[in-house]
Amino acid sequence: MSGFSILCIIYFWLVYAHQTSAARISVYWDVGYVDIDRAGYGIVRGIGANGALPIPPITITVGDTLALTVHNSLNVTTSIHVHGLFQKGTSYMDGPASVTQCGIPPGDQFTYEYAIDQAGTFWLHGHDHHQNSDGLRTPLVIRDRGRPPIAYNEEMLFSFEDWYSETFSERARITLDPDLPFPPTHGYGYGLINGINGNLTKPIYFKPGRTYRLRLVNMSATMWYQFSLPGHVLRVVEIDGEYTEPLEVDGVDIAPAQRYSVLVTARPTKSFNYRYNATMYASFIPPAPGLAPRIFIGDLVYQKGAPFIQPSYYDDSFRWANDIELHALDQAPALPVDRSLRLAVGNNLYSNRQHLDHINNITYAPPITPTLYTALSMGDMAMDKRVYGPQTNAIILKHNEVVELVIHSPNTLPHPLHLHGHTFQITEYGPADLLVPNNRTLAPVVKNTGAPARRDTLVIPPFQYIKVRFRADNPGVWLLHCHMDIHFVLGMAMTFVEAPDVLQKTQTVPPEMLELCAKQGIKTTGNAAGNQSLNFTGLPPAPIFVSVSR
Ligand SMILES: *[C@@H]1O[C@H](CO)[C@@H](O)[C@H](O)[C@H]1NC(C)=O
Ligand SMILES: *[C@@H]1O[C@H](CO)[C@@H](O)[C@H](O)[C@H]1NC(C)=O
Ligand SMILES: *[C@@H]1O[C@H](CO)[C@@H](O)[C@H](O)[C@H]1NC(C)=O
Ligand SMILES: *[C@@H]1O[C@H](CO)[C@@H](O)[C@H](O)[C@H]1NC(C)=O
Ligand SMILES: *[C@@H]1O[C@H](CO)[C@@H](O)[C@H](O)[C@H]1NC(C)=O
Ligand SMILES: *[C@@H]1O[C@H](CO)[C@@H](O)[C@H](O)[C@H]1NC(C)=O
Ligand SMILES: *[C@@H]1O[C@H](CO)[C@@H](O)[C@H](O)[C@H]1NC(C)=O
Ligand SMILES: CC(=O)N[C@H]1CO[C@H](CO)[C@@H](O)[C@@H]1O
Ligand SMILES: [Cu+2]
Repeated sequence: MSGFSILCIIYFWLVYAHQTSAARISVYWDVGYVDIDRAGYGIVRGIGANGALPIPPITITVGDTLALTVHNSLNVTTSIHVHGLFQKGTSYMDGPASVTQCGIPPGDQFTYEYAIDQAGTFWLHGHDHHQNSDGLRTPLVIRDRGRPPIAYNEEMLFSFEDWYSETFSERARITLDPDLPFPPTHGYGYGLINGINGNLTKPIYFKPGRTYRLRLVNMSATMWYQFSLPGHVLRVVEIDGEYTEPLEVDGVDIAPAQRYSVLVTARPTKSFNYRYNATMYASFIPPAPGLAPRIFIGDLVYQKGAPFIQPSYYDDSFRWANDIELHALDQAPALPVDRSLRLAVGNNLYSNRQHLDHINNITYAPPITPTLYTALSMGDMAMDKRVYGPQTNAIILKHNEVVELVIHSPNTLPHPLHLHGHTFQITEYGPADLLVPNNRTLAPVVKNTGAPARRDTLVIPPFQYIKVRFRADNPGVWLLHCHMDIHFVLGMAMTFVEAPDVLQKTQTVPPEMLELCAKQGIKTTGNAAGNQSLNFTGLPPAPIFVSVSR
């Protein structure tokens, strides 16, 4: 055996041998208010854990169990969602308040148990009262057990966040105030990279010839990020916890809630240093000098003292990663469609003078009894979407059917839509067939002709449709919603109730979760109002449609 092979064996033993036994990792978060100046704006009341912001990222390995104890020191309920985990067999651990659980009451605590069986780049965040927007969010890195299907030497994490001079509830209040202009003109957000002011971001260090996996996580409430590393090719290998065939690009454009892993092979020599570029922007926010886009430049150091070079880069040949061009590493072909559902997102004016968002004309509002508990307790009636109430926008899916969603957007804003419990295959983008202004150039139809990449958060561009597919193989209750938190507040959400018949036979909610409801006087059986039959007395009335807006 050559010395090299022996070294390789020692290397793999060092890196992987310790991973052979599954571990139980316990994390304690005392979720509470943190008064902090994160971006040079002055002190803002954020929401952090154990008295601190940012919340430290969590790293874990496939096969481990993450036990996350959440103590609620806020004065409103809270809950935690692991963005991207399928929660197969444990829909009740998914986290969204009023959907799969009652929020944890103030002063109370609850331990989430996550059996980790997916590798990739994820994040944890609050899913009650949009607390994620105030800082209750952190990356979750899940390592493969054993050798990952892609080769690299080291990894680095970049998390991106937006941060504002007002709390989220203040921004939501302004948005919903019928006496203020809609859409509102909030101040420009500021960018945080790895939890701190993007201007203060630390240098990264490369060694010649080595290959780095950069995990890029967008945890913003509103802002997009573009990431590039002039002088280096990025190879996209993962999106939203799903491996892809490597695709060479110059930059990635990350919408809220999306994740990318890119491999970067360092240059062969250390004669020069470079700079990375994380640009925070939103296509719907007009450029303003010094404010938008916000460009954060950080040092990529090969050797201290070496000269920096800035290749001219951002020209017409620059390649952005485009998810329709990405292919699944496992080569899974496009699923044959059993049922195609048409969805249209939009914004309407209602009789309460509010401009609210909707999907298929229904503005989402949470039920009183969590939708999952309705699905589990209503027997055969759980197959009738009416029991979930008029505003949860429920669609019942049959076990194992392949669903295609064709989602049209006549909006001037892009929407990052997130589906819980699944990733979807991205098969097609094209022009929306409704309310597109005559003077607007129609977007071309583009299809994925190979094995389509899968992801859990997909941007629907203005005046376009997207087609996605997934198999309903995960009995549970799964929200589909816009991950721009203001749009979620405005009602751009709907509920997939997947195979309630199978769910009733296979899943039981832990009693301590039902206790969270009981402590708040919320019924854990019955329809959306906690009643038997179709009487919804107790639910607030749905808003009355006046006219279509954008
Ligand atoms: C970030 O750096 C830019 C350029 O130096 C500067 O204009 C801006 O004020 C800085 N922002 C903060 C919050 O420090
Ligand atoms: C809860 O705390 C927030 C943030 O400090 C505060 O703005 C709000 O008034 C409090 N609400 C109640 C009911 O105490
Ligand atoms: C940073 O990247 C953006 C694209 O995301 C580009 O427009 C800008 O010119 C770059 N800035 C620098 C200083 O390289
Ligand atoms: C994250 O996504 C949000 C919403 O799409 C977007 O506004 C924000 O810029 C993104 N941030 C990053 C770092 O990609
Ligand atoms: C939504 O309402 C519009 C106009 O009020 C109507 O044309 C359209 O068919 C409705 N869509 C659905 C899915 O009900
Ligand atoms: C298209 O028409 C709308 C409304 O008439 C106008 O606001 C918009 O600027 C026009 N866009 C272009 C590209 O001409
Ligand atoms: C629903 O129940 C309430 C309270 O019991 C009752 O007043 C109301 O008439 C019922 N509505 C319908 C449609 O049955
Ligand atoms: C018919 C019926 O049971 N109605 C009840 C439904 O639940 C609300 C409270 O959630 C009660 O006020 C109704 O009386
Ligand atoms: Cu949106």
